[in-house]
Amino acid sequence: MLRRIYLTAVMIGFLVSICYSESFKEDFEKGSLKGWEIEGDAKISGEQKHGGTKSLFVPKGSKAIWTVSKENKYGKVTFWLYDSKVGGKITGVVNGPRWGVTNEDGDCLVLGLVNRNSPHIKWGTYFWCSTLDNSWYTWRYPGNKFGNVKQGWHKFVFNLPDEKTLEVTMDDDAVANIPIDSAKFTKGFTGVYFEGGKGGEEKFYFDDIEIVIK
Ligand SMILES: [Ca+2]
Repeated sequence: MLRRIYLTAVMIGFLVSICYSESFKEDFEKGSLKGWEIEGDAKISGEQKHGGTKSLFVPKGSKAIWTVSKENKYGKVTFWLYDSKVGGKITGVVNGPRWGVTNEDGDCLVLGLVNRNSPHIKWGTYFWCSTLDNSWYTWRYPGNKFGNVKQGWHKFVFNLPDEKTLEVTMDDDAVANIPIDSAKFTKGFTGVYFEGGKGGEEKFYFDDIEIVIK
């Protein structure tokens, strides 16, 4: 009897969790950026595509933000990014393109390119960074496998199921060295954040975004 009550409770919990999750998808095939906040020259392009015939091109000096909830939510964000790996010469400290999630406060948790003008860090190495109170809070090198990333499409997953869990993967490999107590991105998220950055000639495209919120 107790077992039956337990199983029924588990089933109800499972159904409630299904009913209260909401999914949003964007493949850019409609050719419209309705619902997106765009700065600069970010636009739909046929130059690259992960699926279909179009993707979102986010060039240098531009931003594209897709907010699916006014309030912070927990859940999972998946998207594909194309990195052209064709770069110009960069000197000095430059913030390159960044991509990830943003929240109600306008803070972000992103991966991206940075150039510290160091002989030990090549342009093309992905770092992660986060903001707190709208200023860049912390950033770190997540490990060798994110250095010198290959040209082409890469899959990113930002999984934030609750205030205690932060899991980020690239091409299904965990991004290491991203402890939640360092990133402090614990409030949930409102949508995706793509920024073209200020330097470099690499081209970045985004496609097949799926956001699931609880
Ligand atoms: Ca597409």
